[in-house]
Amino acid sequence: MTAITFSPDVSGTVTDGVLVVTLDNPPVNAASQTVRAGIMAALAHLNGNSTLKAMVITGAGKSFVGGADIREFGKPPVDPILPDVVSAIEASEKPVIAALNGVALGGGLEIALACHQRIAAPAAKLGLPEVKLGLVPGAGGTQRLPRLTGVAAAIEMIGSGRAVSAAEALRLGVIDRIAGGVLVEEAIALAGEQARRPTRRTGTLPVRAGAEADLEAAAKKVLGKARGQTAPAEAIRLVKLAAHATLDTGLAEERRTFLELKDGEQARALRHVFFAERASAKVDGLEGVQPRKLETIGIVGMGLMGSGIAVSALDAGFRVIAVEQSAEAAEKGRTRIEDMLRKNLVSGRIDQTGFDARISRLKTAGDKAALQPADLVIEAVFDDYDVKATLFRELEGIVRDDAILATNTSYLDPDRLAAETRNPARVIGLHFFSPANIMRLMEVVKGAKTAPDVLATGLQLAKRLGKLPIVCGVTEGFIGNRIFSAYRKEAEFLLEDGASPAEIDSAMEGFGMAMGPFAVFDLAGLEIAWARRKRQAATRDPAERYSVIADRLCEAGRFGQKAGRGWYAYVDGKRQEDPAVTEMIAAARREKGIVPKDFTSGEITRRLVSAMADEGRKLMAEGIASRASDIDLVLINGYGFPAHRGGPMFMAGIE
Ligand code: T1G
Repeated sequence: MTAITFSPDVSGTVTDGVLVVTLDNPPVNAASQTVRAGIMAALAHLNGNSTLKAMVITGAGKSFVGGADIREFGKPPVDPILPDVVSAIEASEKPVIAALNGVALGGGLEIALACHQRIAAPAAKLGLPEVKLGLVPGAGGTQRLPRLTGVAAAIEMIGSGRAVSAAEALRLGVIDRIAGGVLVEEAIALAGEQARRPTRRTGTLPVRAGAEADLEAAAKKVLGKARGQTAPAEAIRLVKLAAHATLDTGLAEERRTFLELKDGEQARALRHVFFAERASAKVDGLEGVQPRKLETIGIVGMGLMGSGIAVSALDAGFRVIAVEQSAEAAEKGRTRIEDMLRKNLVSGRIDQTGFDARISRLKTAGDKAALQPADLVIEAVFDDYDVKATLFRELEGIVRDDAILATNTSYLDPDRLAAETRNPARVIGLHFFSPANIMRLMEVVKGAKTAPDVLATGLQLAKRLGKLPIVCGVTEGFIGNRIFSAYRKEAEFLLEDGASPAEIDSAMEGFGMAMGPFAVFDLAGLEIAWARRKRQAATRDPAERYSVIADRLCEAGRFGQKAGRGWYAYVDGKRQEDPAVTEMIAAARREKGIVPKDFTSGEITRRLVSAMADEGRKLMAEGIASRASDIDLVLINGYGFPAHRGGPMFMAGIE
């Protein structure tokens, strides 16, 4: 069968009078200029050739089309622009069928929506994730999707940016069929059927507005999660517009909105985060390094962290051996893990088969000897050096020589722990963020002697757990806690200079942080940082500015929310400003002769974000973080820094 070349990544073949066009632009078939030009050439060929009766568009590889080419966004648009390609598909005299072989996202789904029928492979995923990039769909998605699904469902899908399975897409009306056999063959047959019928053009379908209550409920749910982001609200406005404007009016308003958002700060920031996540997976020195086999994960300690890690590993399909110091403690730990799994069963996140499979892969014991078969052991015991050092020495006598030993410590030195073992090359830090079965972020700490294949194995484990691994060097607090410590110090200096805890918290929450710093410190408890400051006191540089206010709180037993008092007073669980703290702050100012000044929210956020960026610069200069964007990802995924701001390094213009 001779192939017709329409562009470097678009080719066609003819079967039974149907032109089958394949898009082949690895790795995800992004709708680049040559893909768009190729589709236009194929349409011209279809409608200019009387022997052809219809066309099928499909993708090579695992994507149909992974979206518009995000790399083009920072540059001027190049013809043919996607909206014109999409309109040309819909206007085609002869029917065009989308054969969705894999992901159809963003512009990819918009291409499919303009086709006259859509048939998907069972494993296909479809979505309009533009809001995750600070955008709205820019090639007809907000106007065509509601014509197939109704307004409320379109608001939910576009406003959340979530992808749906082929089955859900069929239920919603996004696609017409799911292939039972060979997708392209069924698409060709469908094309033949369509050639004998009037062409159904999505853009001409009426919009089912649906019940106002459903529409508002969908909008409320989307806006509830959009904290500070512009795009979701704009997406809702455009979908609602589709219900009472002509297609052309709707498309024009959508395009205007898309172009406005594309060059805005939030879209720039979210594009930075998108590419940062992909860059973080590229670690120098690991090219060609093979990770070790990983099937059985050992966990020491089944407290909150250990049980969270166990659930995360069981969810990812690993066998798990979790141990405690006694049979009784192991039983309690097992119960905690089973309760977490049962909660996921009740919520529908897993089904009974999934629950049973996880339980069948879980082994718990009150004796560390049970860890012998483990390929990698993670310790999640009390963050005390002697406890962990003793444990590592014991583990060396239990596990195989090629098993990896991982510490989950937040603050201790993995190099010191590694030195306790006969083979420090097999020691790595895997710093999970609690709750470990929910939080995506994992700091993968490369010790001075960590072997490359051990590091590669740690990265692979993180990916299989569905985590976002960020490689870092050894320093107290690694990347996240070290920056958070700098953030805390600067917040306390701001108190001395004239701001109040409530003003600072309000400013940072208005900036987009999930919680203000003082509320976070009270929630986490003040005693851990206090213990660390006391440990560091002897070596602290006397010339360095130091605030005693937090120490005074702890000396007064004000350890935070759990103690009922910290930076705030907690009455019936409600946080409120405490005059006693106001007085402590005033006294600290008097002792330093500081005349308090007023701060605007903008001054507060600029000063605190700069403090984070300054510490980030130091981490890069020390070689602890290998790129600025990794630091942004840690703050966004571990500390609630708003993704639509890009991160402290992005805001400081540090690439
Ligand atoms: N454009 C350009 N490059 C892309 C890309 C895209 N849309 N998607 C992925 N890549 C690159 C990525 O940077 C990486 O590059 C490689 O492909 C593999 O990516 C007009 C305006 C499709 C589910 O938001 O969700 O359409 O690091 O590691 O895990 O309305 O990529 O190898 O050099 O993620 O198999 C909307 C974004 C765009 C989808 C595949 N589309 N992509 O996941 O591979 S806006 C999206 C993804 C839009 C229209 C609007 C995922 C994937 P490198 P990967 P993966």
